[in-house]
Amino acid sequence: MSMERILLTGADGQIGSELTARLRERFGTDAVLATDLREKPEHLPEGPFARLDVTDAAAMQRLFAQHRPTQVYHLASLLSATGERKPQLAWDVNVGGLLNVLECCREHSSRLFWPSSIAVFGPGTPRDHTPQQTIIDPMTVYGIGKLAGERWCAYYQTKHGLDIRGLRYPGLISYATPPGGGTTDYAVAIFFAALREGRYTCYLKPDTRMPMMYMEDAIRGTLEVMDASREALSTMEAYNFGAIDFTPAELAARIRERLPDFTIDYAPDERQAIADTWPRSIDDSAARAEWGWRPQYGLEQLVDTMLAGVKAGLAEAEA
Ligand code: NAD
Ligand code: AKB
Repeated sequence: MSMERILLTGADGQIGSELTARLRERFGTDAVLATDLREKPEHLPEGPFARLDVTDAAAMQRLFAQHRPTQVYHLASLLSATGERKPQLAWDVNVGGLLNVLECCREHSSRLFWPSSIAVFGPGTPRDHTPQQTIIDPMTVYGIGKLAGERWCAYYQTKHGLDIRGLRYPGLISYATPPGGGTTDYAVAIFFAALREGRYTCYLKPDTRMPMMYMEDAIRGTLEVMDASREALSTMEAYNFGAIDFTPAELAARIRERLPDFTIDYAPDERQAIADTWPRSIDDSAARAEWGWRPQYGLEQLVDTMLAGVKAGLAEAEA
């Protein structure tokens, strides 16, 4: 019988809602406390829930004292596009919130999972097969926060011996819970638009290549890096974490193979400038070598799975 007790922040979001369900299957419903800024969760499965604003250090300390988590998944964040609209709030939540979590994890010796992002990279970074260690010069508030966060996590590992694991997630694609205001969100919205309206206007140019991953792979990788033996992990910053990469035009072509009437047009907005500073593809050889990372979903399987999942969800909503 596992004695793990888990706490998630930002659990009602795109990743947290699916990760909470998976952790409860594994460790038991009562062992997993989901928290979020929202008073009432909109996407979470039934189970223990508490409202927690991660910028409120005292409230966080109280919850840690009650639940005494052995593992923490800190997901609360504003994403890249929202962060550019609300820079001060993004810094307070993304960096201030992480510092509160790091202090609580130090006090309770909790193992911490904290996601970084491909947004940590910037215009000086090589954009193809971006290496694990390279020039890192993010231009968004969100990316600057991910860089600061990676350094704070490295600091707590070396200074306080904390056990922290991190992944630089690419754009994550899923149908259960909508994405929360990022630059990669088009790769989810396109499936809903294709099935509802048969057409989609993309806010990025057709040839904007970005690294992406199906949610199932992301959740499995997250659990695998948390399960890995600490001795095997020698990379101090978050791991490059790769699966597939494609452009809006390539994704649209795959959808059109399955829905021949689907059309797409393009009206690039401010998110184009963000995407233009991010990697086109990722070298994740450190993750592969150190803890055995292997993605399973290719583009064809992702498109089939998304269309089936979105279609079933729309039919259920209509019934
Ligand atoms: P999301 O926007 O879907 O969910 C974030 C959650 O945080 C929301 O439920 C929101 O209510 C909550 N939140 C916002 N402010 C809060 C606060 N002050 N206190 C507590 N909760 C608060 O985000 P997500 O996609 O699930 O992302 C989770 C993590 O993964 C973030 O760190 C994000 O940077 C990272 N990430 C996500 C992606 C992706 O494509 N989804 C890619 C790279 C990295
Ligand atoms: C975003 O687009 O902001 C996120 C990310 C890649 O970090 N999906």
